[in-house]
Amino acid sequence: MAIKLFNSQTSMFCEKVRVVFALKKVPYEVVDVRADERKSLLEYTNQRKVPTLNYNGECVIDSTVISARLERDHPQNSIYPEGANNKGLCLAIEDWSDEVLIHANHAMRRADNPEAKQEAEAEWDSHFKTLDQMYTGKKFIFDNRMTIADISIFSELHYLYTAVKYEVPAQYKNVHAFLENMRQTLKLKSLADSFDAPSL
Ligand SMILES: N[C@@H](CCC(=O)N[C@@H](CS)C(=O)NCC(=O)O)C(=O)O
Repeated sequence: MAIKLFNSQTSMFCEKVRVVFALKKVPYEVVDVRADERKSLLEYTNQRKVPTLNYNGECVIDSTVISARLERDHPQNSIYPEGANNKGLCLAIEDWSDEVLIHANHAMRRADNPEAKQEAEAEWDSHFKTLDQMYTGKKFIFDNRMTIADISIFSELHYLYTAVKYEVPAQYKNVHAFLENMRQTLKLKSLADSFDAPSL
């Protein structure tokens, strides 16, 4: 039985999972949930969220759970750093990115008046400061190799650029360098493209 990913090409959490699949070179089929307005997803899972996997007959929901499951069953090209301390830190950063940066993305996307825009910019600004420090002198956060922490952060920044159409201010040089490094690592021609390569 094939692995099926219920996918929305514009979802940052789906992009996160597509990168993990590609890194591990695990083949999968895509079910585009936009094609039938999530009808087949609802029929299969009784809920609306993507990414969802039909994993050889087993239903697996949530990008963090899916990524951990792929790591367990396909340990090649690990998405976690070496050592328990760094692994714990990596999981915490993944969670921060998925729960906190998404909030800033939604705030920016929904801002429909100057005050709301200013608030959303202030929210992102504090995260850009954090990220700029995190990536000072580093290609990736851990051991100079891409982990799920970098993948989660990239997915949020990429969504900010492509869907929200907000550019990271030029002063955050390390954030820009990280985005360019990820663009090259993921072999994207341009940051405007979404990631859908079957392998890396
Ligand atoms: N924590 C979840 C979040 C998933 C999520 O929020 N997915 C959004 C798309 S980015 C979705 O499918 N929303 C549709 C809905 O809630 O109806 C994950 O990491 O997978």
